[in-house]
Amino acid sequence: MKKLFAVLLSAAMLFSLAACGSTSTGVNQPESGEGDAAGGQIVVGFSQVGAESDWRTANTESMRGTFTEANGYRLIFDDAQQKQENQITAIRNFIQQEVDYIVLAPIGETGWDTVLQEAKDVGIPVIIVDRMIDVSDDSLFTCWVGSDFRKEGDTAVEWMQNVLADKDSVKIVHLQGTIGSSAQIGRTEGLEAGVAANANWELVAQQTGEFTQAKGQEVMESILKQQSEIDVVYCENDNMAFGAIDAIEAAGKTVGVDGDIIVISFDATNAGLTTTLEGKINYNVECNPLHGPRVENLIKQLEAGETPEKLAYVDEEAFDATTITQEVIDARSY
Ligand code: GYE
Repeated sequence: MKKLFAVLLSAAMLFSLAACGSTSTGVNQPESGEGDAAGGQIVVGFSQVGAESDWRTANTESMRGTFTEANGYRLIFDDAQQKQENQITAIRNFIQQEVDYIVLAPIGETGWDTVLQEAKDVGIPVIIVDRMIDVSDDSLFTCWVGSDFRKEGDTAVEWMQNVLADKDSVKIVHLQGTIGSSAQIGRTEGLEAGVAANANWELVAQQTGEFTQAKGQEVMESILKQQSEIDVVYCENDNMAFGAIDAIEAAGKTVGVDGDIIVISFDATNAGLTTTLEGKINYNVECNPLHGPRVENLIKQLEAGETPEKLAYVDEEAFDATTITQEVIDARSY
């Protein structure tokens, strides 16, 4: 009994020493210059998904180019390298650094409730950008700006319906983006609704290529070994389309306007549209990554005490290889 008491006592002493230590050394305290008092600057913590695609690179550049010191901001940028746990850690760091705004480009839709509640508890507004989140309580984020991914999918399907109307059978390979991301969910729902509505359409393969060129190529290579008849490859972004095209050509088949396999893509980045102009991507649905100024506009509204729209959808177009021009490509910065 005595022994147990002694053990408990020393454990308690150790604990209080440790507690003392962490407060006095200031571990995890905001560094001076960070937080609200950063010389009148607005401090923005931005948790980015990663660097998987040209779209993502353009999005990062747009954010970095907007939240500059010259514009009155201090941007704390964190690249989560495709891991939600890294995004959660980044958000907790932003909270500790007492940033003025947290901007989150979420990898997937679910799993945000706890960490966003932590941000809400300390009163930091959270702006969601690009992909959407699925939370039980909408007050866990202030507002969102991004694309209507389901509409993008429906746009591609509409084009396919027009072009493939007279075919008896249409065999479709589907390369999906990061599973559980809004971009994947919406574009996949669009295609699956199209397959359900068109009796002549058949999904012969459906696999994720993680939105990267390398994975898109690898997945397409293996599908080509199993499927000899493919009419369409529906790629959920440009980078996977580039990979798929390489795989198809390496297998001795042709793509695009005069080719064996129709290629559908999303994003319509500069490189994607160049491949569309070459006639290798038949139809490319735009997804606009230039969210920096849009997020800044939301922050300005909040700074002015206004309440921005909860959800803001960006207007987007789509480009057909038979009508696109070089001028269209030259006019875009991403
Ligand atoms: O289409 C893809 C990127 O979430 C809209 O993510 C974004 C998507 C985009 O990796 O290229």
